[in-house]
Amino acid sequence: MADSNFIDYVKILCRSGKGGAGSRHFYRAKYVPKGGPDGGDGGRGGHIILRGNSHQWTLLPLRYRRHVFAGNGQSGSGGRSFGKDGEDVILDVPCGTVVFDADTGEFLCEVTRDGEEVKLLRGGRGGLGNWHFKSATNRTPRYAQPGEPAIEKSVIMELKLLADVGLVGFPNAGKSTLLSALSAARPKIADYPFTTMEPQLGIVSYRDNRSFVMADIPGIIEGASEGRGLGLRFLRHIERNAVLLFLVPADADDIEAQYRTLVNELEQFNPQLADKPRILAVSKADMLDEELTAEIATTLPSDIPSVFISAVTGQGLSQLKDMLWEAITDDANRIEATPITHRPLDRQHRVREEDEFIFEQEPQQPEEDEEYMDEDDYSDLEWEYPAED
Ligand SMILES: Nc1nc2c(ncn2[C@@H]2O[C@H](COP(=O)(O)OP(=O)(O)OP(=O)(O)O)[C@@H](O)[C@H]2O)c(=O)[nH]1
Ligand SMILES: [Mg+2]
Repeated sequence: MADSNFIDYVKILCRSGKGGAGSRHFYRAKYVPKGGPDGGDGGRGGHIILRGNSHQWTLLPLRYRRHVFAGNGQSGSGGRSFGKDGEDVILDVPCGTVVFDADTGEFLCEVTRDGEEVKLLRGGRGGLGNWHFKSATNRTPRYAQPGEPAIEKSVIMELKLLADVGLVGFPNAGKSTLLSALSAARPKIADYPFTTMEPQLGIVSYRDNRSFVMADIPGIIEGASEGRGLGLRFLRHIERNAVLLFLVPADADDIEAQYRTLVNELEQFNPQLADKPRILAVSKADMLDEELTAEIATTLPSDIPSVFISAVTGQGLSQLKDMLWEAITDDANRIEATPITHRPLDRQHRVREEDEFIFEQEPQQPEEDEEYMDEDDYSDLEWEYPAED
């Protein structure tokens, strides 16, 4: 994965801005002996905001960034001046980004729509200046609120591609060939396993100017849930798909057994995947004659709709598109309509080299000069402290 540009998992360190302190200033001017408290409020610390961007396809930019710090709020000052708010950081992320707490694995938030903004970390609120604390009993409050502290969190961002149909099959089943036959996507195709190393999306046009999105993901083999082959990490990209299209080549020894193996591996990854509508396509059907097709048809699993297809001759492709379209539009299975629950990240789904990434610890930004004065400083203000009662 290291030399790939498709980054779908990244760990970054985020820190919102600290709130600025409220000021403890007292008004002073010639001939105004008791100007009174006039310390202004501190500014708000910057937020860390995520924004969905449909032009972005991967989390690559974040991988080079790693540290995301928002600006601190400035302290308030005399004359009831407010401190300046800290600068917010807006991070553009691809639609479909899910964020987890890196330490606990807990789900934090997700961004699915273009332009959608989600506040990941809130900046600290600024403290109130002493002016607010003036009262009949205390006309010279010598205190002000400090700003709220910053929030620091290391988070894991995962990209779960948004597609309507997810292709599931062993290596060499013909997934990429099918995607290239149905869409303008041109994934690499070859007769060796694991040609596809990273997910690919293609837009399949359907009748009446309608279209849907299909995702080709790397092949799955038996034991993938224990990390064999490319493992299961790419399965996260079909978690959101409305329909799963299983592809088993016509020359497989036992089509049903291969299908069951795939289903089993998927369930190991996430039991929720079992609830998705599925369609079985027997690929490379051009290698079969009619007699053989009829014979194989009787051995196919009966609990799932199936179709014989060939990406080479085009056999069965329009029937397949009809079936997919029906399943996608059926009971509003579409992505927007089916919010998925994101379970906390579990150990098995984590990407070790990312998880073990250690951030360089940079010191927090130094405290800005605050308008704090020691009590002694008040003496040269000719300020008269009221008698304590
Ligand atoms: N005869 C025939 N061969 C096909 C068909 N579809 C794919 N193939 C061949 O099967 C081989 C594998 O095709 P791919 O599309 O790369 O398979 P894949 O499922 O994407 O494989 P991985 O990316 O390795 O998981 C290639 O040599 C294709 O030419 C088909 O419909 N008919
Ligand atoms: Mg492929």
